Amino acid sequence: MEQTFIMIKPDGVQRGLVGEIISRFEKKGFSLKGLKFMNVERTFAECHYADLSAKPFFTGLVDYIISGPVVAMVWEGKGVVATGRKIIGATNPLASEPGTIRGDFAIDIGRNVIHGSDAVESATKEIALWFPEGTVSWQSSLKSWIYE
Ligand code: D4T
Repeated sequence: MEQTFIMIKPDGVQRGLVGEIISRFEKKGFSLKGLKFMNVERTFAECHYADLSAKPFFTGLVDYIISGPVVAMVWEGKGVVATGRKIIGATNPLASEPGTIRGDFAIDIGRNVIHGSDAVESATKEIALWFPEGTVSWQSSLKSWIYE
């Protein structure tokens, strides 16, 4: 089953959105497979955002991610990578539809509350980076009520 990496950024934590965000993924029917509340080191954040290292906003982005604790999660389910991005909304919250997390809770692109993997391959890389110890093996007893 497909997995994605989701991170609630420091602004999401500070603004008390952790429960709301987890609830949206849970209510959709996705399964939580990993969860950590942690501070990240600068070098780790630089590694996570390595693809953006040439961008002018890179230093500000890394400063923001290390400015407070984040919630790192692995969610599992059919199509969870693409659907997770839809639940999150467009990168720039001013373009995010109402009903999405960013559309409902954010305004600035540099304070957009949450990260979600943009493809299955990047999800695999990000899960390996953030959860080198592995994830939790379990199966929801609701599975047959969510999948036909
Ligand atoms: P993340 O990776 O945080 O889920 O964001 P996206 O996948 O939606 O978008 P991204 O990789 O293009 O950008 C990563 C991160 O950088 C911030 N950012 C982005 C910024 O501060 N200024 C900018 O101009 C852009 C494009 C926001 C998300």
